[in-house]
Amino acid sequence: MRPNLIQKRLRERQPVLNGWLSIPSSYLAEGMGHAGFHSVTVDMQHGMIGFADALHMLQALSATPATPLVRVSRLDGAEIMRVLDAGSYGVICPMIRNAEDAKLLVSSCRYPPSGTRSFGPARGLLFGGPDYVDHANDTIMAIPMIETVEAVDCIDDILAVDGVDMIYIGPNDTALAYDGQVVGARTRAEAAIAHVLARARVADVATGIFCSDAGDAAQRMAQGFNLVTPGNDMGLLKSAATHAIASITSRGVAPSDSGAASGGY
Ligand code: 3PY
Ligand code: MG
Repeated sequence: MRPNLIQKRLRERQPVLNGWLSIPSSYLAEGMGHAGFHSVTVDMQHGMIGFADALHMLQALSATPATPLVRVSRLDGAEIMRVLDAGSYGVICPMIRNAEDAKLLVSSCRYPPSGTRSFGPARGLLFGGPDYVDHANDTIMAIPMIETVEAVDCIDDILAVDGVDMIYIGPNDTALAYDGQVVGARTRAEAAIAHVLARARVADVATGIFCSDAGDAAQRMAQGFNLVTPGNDMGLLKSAATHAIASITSRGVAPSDSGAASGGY
């Protein structure tokens, strides 16, 4: 089976840079897969992406060096099976609350007898290779998201679940849960995140986190996270566009308000 290169990097505690796709485009997925990220995640929770889009995006990622991951919309065995059959090498699952949730996630990612994944490997065979079914249980990553008070409270139990390959923190939901806001001070959320990171290190489980941009990602890596996501595709695109516009207008060759939309549209 084609190896899972980020699983190898994470086991060796080498840093992983993860791209994040919210725009339903196979062309964009192909471009992001060639941008230098070690992995690229197709976001079916908050991205504008349905299963048919995700399938085409995973096909596009197959032509790139990036390991394909999917964030599913919720803890749902059927959806998890479908994205694995479509060729994802890992499942990031939002809003995991406790060890029971984590066990259900792991089980959904594993064929019997260790799990409950139903047989029908489809694109798994095409991307992974003819021996996919023999090695899928050891290669596909189960990645619970930690982003609720309940999950932080029982983080040791979640980290102890056999088959949890990495945890992934959602700092925005954590901020909402602990500080009641995403904009402004996140003091309690940051303390919770530091606690989760420390407990994961004790348990020797790899850690990933969503970041607002490259600067945030560099800080999180310095803080000790193994995998960072420097914002999503839309954020990167908007930031590049904003910089391009500012670079032109700052030279005085175009008025700074030329055609600029306001209010978000
Ligand atoms: C969060 O920050 O809550 C996320 O889920 C990031 O995607
Ligand atoms: Mg979240």
